[in-house]
This record gives sequence, C-alpha cells and structure tokens, in this order.
Amino acid sequence: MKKKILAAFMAAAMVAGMSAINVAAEEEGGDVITVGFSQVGAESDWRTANTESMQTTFSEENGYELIFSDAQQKQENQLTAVRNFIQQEVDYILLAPVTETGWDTVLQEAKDAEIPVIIVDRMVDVSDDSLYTTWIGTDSLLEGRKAAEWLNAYATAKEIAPEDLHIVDIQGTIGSTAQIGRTQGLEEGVEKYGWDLLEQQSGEFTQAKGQEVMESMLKKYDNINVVYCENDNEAFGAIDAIEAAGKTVGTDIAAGEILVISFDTTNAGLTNVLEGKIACDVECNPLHGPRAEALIQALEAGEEVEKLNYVDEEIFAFDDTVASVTAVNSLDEEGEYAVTPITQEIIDGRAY
Ligand code: GYE
Repeated sequence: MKKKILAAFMAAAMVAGMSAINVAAEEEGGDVITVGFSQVGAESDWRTANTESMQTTFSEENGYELIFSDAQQKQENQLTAVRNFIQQEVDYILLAPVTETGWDTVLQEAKDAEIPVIIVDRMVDVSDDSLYTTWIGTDSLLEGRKAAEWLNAYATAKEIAPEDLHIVDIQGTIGSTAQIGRTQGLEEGVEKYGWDLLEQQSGEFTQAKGQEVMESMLKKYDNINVVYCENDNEAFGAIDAIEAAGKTVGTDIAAGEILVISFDTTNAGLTNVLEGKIACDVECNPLHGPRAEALIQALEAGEEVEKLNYVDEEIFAFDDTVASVTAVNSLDEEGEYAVTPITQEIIDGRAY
C-alpha cells in the first residue's frame, strides 16, 4: 500500500515537474529570436571575422537561435537558404548577398511571409526598396575613392608622373557591391589623373585566385608598378606571385618596386603594411554582428530604423607621406579622411 502511494506520488510529481519544465521552456522559447543568416562563404579573412561576429552576437546566451548557412559564393545556394528560412518561419532573415542583382523574387517571398529582411555587408539592387527592411554595411565606393586619392597624393609627393603609373586591378567577385565600388573608385582615378590602367581581372576575393591572376598578368606585362587588390587575401596572393617572379614588392616605384594597395585591414593585411609590402590598406570593418543586433532590437521595440546604415572606416598606410585624403561618399558628401601610419601597437589593439 505504502509503495503504491509512493509510486503514485512520484508519478504525479514527475508529471508536475515535467510540465513545469515545459512551461519554463515555452516561456523562454517565446523570448528567443530566431535568425536565419545566409552568409556569402568563407573566401577571405574578412569573411571569417564577419561570420564570427555574427555567431558570437546571435548566440543562445544572448537570446537567439541562429540558423547559419554558408553559400560557398553561390547565389543559388543563398536563394535556397532564404527559402528554407521562410519555411522555418524564422523571425528575421539576415542576408549577405554575393552579388547585387537577382533578389527580387525571393525577397518578395519573404515579404509575403512577413519576415523582415536585414541586408548585411553587400547591397541588393532591387526594383522595390520595400523588399528589405534595412541594410548595414560599408561604403565600397568611398573606399575605392580613398585608395585612389591616396595613390594620387603619394605619386605626386614622389614626383612620379601619372602616365608612369602602370596599374593592374585584381577585382573582387564581379557584381558584388565591394567589387563595383572599389573598381569604380579606381576607374575614376584613372579618368581624373591619367594613369595607365593595364588590365582588370577578378581574383574572386581569394588568395589562390589573386595569386593566379597576378602570375598571368606578370607574364603579359613587364612594366606593372602598381597592383590594386580589391581585398587583403588577393593582395597576399599577388605578393606571393610577384616575389616568385623575382620582383620586389615595396613602395619605391622609382627603384622598380611594385606597390600594392588593398582593402579590409585584416590583421594579416596590416602586418603586411607594417612590413611595407602593402603600401596603403583601406579599412572595411567586418564586425557587423552587434550592428545587426541593434537593428533587430530597434525593430523589436517597434522603432523606425534607417534604410541605409554606413559604417565609419579608417585608412592605414606604411608611412606618413600622405596625411589625409579628400573623397566623396555614396551619399555625395565630401569628407577629409586622415591616413594613419601603421604601428604594431595599432595592430595589436584591433579586434580583427
Ligand atoms: O572586402 C572581402 C570579402 O563584401 C566587404 O567581401 C565584403 C568583401 C571584403 O570577401 O574580403
């Protein structure tokens, strides 16, 4: 008898206990924000830092469930990922689009499902801006213009005639915002100052492709003295190719050195600046996790958010020949931007 009572009591306690746990889980579940993030890939150091920033921000401890999808640089994978997020009824979709075009249909589907879409890093080119809620990222055109103005100021200070700058452009993924803006910045410089632009070819933002493209360009032209790399990883590949060809990477163009310009200012990129292998590196900040979260929190609170959110960025160079550059941003505002000569301390103090 006693045993039976005890068993019944225990069973009741278990049911009560379990349902208490369930209630707690449901309550917690109610607060958890589910975020689907379609990432471009893992093509560069910048991208790795960007992924890390998103993953640490949208963590369980912070009250999120993150569904992460790596598209391996393919738009079709991103279309599938976004459609999966819609099916899973996530609360928010974060999309770092590989290229700008081709998003109208899938974004319409997200809109119809009433899931807010936050575009991160690169932009989308859509016929109707209401297809996404907001965008957070960097001003690639401004970055390109900063680099071009630095090159002009540096060459002028070293008394190198514009027509004596023989430039090759290792472009990013064709059709991506980062490529479009950085390429345009260089092309405007060519137009404005009369530089000799020998060739443009995509290095897909990777070290391997950057190296391959540089190798082929070195075979074609014997007078290259400036390499404009549209990200750090391409620069690492280009530097390897130049050195393997028996040429010297550096900043003394008159002495026959090949000057490298780059973007991103990753830890390894800035280390190359310190060594004088990259002359000028224009910052592109990848730490978008907290920025995207701030937008989500504002939306959760029912606040209006800006449509376009640009991040402020710096310029680093191997020396102090150029103190600052003047450039116009994507919103048509002219600004003066300081150029910081790199030091080990600066590198050590940075988060990526
Ligand atoms: O510069 C590059 C990455 O879209 C800004 O993509 C980003 C670029 C970044 O692969 O390294």
